[in-house]
Amino acid sequence: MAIIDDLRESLIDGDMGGVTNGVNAALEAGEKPGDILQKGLIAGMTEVGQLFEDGEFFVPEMLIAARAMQAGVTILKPKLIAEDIKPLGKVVVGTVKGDLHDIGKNLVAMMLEGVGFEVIDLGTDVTPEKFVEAVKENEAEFMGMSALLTTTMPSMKASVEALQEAGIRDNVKVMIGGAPVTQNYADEIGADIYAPDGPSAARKAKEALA
Ligand code: B1M
Repeated sequence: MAIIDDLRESLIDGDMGGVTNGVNAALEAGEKPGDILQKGLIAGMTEVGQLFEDGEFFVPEMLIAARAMQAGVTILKPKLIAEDIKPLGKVVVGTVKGDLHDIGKNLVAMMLEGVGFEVIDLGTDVTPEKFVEAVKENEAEFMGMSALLTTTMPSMKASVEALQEAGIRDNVKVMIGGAPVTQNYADEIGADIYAPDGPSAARKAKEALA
């Protein structure tokens, strides 16, 4: 167990070498990949999220921890597939049409992965049609849209309408965020979840499953 505790601490410290060494050491010691993920990486990332929400961590610490987490997940992924560990759910994410800002969206995607979701990242400049297609194709439980420009926010509304037109609005929970986006805007366009940052996006998505 000490190995997994050390792994969790390395992740919180954003120590990528410590995380990759820790994951390898835990595997060599015979720990189950699912336990390494849950009790090491996911527990560490949940704590990072909490530290951010408490104002003790800022975006750089979160990004560094998220990158360290990804390095650990890359080692574990083939083993998790072999163990048939199911994700919490699938989230299609993207930055909306006309918008190329992706730093925040990437951070949100990493936090969602960090708490156990499978993320299908469509990248930037994603049209409403592309969102709808990806939700259908992947049977996703969540659709997450990011916008950093006031001029691209209307594409969020258009994407919600496209879900409605495709007859799949009720199959998926829509989450939105980005610097100019507010809870009021989410209410106005009929989105299910507004999250101001990555950790709250991960927490709210998990809560929405309950
Ligand atoms: Co641009 N840009 N930019 N930009 N850019 C802003 C957004 C701007 C506020 C700068 C300013 O004028 N002060 C302004 C927008 C003004 C407005 O609309 N009100 C602006 C502009 C105008 C532009 C251009 C139009 C400039 C030009 O060409 N004239 C142009 C547009 C290009 C386009 O998209 N079509 C442009 C271009 C760029 C760069 C390419 C140079 C670069 C983007 C690089 C990249 O992303 N790969 C860039 C950058 C870096 C910024 C600033 C400086 C930083 C954005 C950022 O990454 N923040 C930004 C000014 C600023 O914010 N200080 C600015 C850090 C990131 C971690 O935060 O993205 O807010 P953020 O994400 C947070 C939350 O918002 C939330 O969680 C994240 C993590 O905590 N969140 C979600 C985000 N998505 C979420 C989704 C969720 C939930 C939460 O659920 C799904």
